[in-house]
Amino acid sequence: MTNPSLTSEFTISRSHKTNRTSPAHWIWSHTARYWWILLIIIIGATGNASLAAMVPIYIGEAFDAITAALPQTERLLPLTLLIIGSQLLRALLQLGRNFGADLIAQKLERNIRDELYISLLGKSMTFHNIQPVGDTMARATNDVREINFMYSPGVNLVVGSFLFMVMPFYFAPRYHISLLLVPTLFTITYFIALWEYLHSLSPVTDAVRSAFGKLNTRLAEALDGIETVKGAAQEEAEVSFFNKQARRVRDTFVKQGDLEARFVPMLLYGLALGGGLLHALILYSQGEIKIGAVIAYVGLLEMLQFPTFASTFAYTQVSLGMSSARRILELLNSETLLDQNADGYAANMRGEVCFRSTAFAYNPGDDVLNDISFTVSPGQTVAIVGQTGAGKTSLVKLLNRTYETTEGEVLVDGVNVHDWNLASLRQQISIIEQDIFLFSDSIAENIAFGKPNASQEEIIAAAKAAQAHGFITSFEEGYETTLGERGVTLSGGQRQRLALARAFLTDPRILVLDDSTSAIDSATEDHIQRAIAAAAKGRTTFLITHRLSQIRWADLIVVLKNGHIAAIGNHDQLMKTSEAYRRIFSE
Ligand code: M5T
Ligand code: MG
Repeated sequence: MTNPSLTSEFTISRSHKTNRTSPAHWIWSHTARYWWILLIIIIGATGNASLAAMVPIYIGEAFDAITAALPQTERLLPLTLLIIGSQLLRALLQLGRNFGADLIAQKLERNIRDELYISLLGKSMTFHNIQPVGDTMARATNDVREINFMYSPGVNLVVGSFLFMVMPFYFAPRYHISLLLVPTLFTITYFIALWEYLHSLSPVTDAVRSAFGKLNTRLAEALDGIETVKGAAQEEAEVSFFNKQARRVRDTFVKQGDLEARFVPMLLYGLALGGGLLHALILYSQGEIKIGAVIAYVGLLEMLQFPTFASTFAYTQVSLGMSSARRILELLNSETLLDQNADGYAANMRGEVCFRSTAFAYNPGDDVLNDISFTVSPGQTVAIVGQTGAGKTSLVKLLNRTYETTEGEVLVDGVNVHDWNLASLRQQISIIEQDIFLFSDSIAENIAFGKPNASQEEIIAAAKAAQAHGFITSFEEGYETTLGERGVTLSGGQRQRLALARAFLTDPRILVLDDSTSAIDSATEDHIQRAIAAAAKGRTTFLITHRLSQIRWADLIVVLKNGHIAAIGNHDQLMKTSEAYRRIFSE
């Protein structure tokens, strides 16, 4: 039954479940399964930082060796070799760190994309009608990518540079305990500044991601409606509209850059270096430490440059990643009113349909259909007629729960469609839409869409039954002809027959043909007529059509007017009783 807390109507099971309570939890539930990669990153980063600290330490020792009262030049060679050796090892560990970060970033990108795609496929039509395609595309592509960047370079640099910051604490006390002073002051102010920075950054990175989504929405709509744009000669207006959105994206980026530029730690680093040198020199003049210690200490403080320098863009990257995670999670968690009802009624359909005081509204309170009641016996053909906007398309979409009734019920074989197993219901009802959608694929693959394992013979038989074989074989590549996006290379009538071939192949118990707006020449008309008659045989068929010849031989004719039934019966009855029906025929 209807369950408002569900997030998809179809679920495909995956062994790994993620925690979708918050962006941080969610990212972590994706990350934690790769704990071994995290371990590589941490070992690599720790090794890299401590070996980087070896350089100033050995240089300090070398200084002491040559400035001693009796210069010990023989110590220089071993120290040099130590530096070279430690840096070679460091390169190896650094490789591990970078490799680990990139590996986990790619794995996460793949898994998140997978999770999002499955979730999008499972969402109801109500969700897809409301959610703009361009924005969904932006989330599914760029936002997922941002999570990749969040790990590599983002987290990689955050972890790496954090360990650089730890090193002065570890090594400075070996020269003099008071040398901890400067690193301590630096670290405290650094984290305060970082906290402030992240707080002011997060709304800005949210704005960056959302402006980008809006830009994409507009782009997708302009391309989708390109024919309309060109037809109305609105190219220029579209360009200026697009520019406006692009400017908005730019402005948010500038704001982000502005924040980055004001990041304080750069200044802090300069102060730390100067202050540290002064402190060490004072200790030296008091005879507390040797000159080599001064050099080593300043070298250790120089390690703070990495966290200072990396932090601006590393944390921006993490912040952008979290904003993206929020947006992806929003899609994953958005609710849908339908559920697949896996334990529902599943059986071979006979094809009896019964509407019982059914009402339906796209928006609550604004009824599009009202008080619809009629029954169709298995195998009958029903013609649904009525003016444009009367609710014909909406009516048939209640059959397979593309939309949910708001009042009353729709029964198939005496079972409420809510109580059917959704997959079983939809597999046995085939709706050929008003606006036939073809994939950019071969003709054969388009026909076999509902039955991917169909053999070539089956496909050809279906095409023949749908009167499509003739025009398909007239193409040079026959069934292997690739259709352009949305099948633009086919005429309306050809598409319709392709869609009929699809229906023949899946052999549904209930066939719905929404044909109300297509205008077709009479030669094609004849083909289609025959194809439809063949398709209607042996199954319950709903025809939404303006073709009088088809309406005439229907077993039942439903005349819709403003969402309610104005008249119902067969042709002879309606000619006698219904003024509205007679008017259709006199037009
Ligand atoms: C019936 C409204 C539409 C019309 C009424 C698809 C859709 C329609 N409507 C919405 O409010 N939201 C929607 O998403 O519903 O529309 P229909 O069922 O599509 O009418 P039809 O099939 O009889 O018309 P046509 O032109 O296909 O012959 O008021 O505004
Ligand atoms: Mg319609």
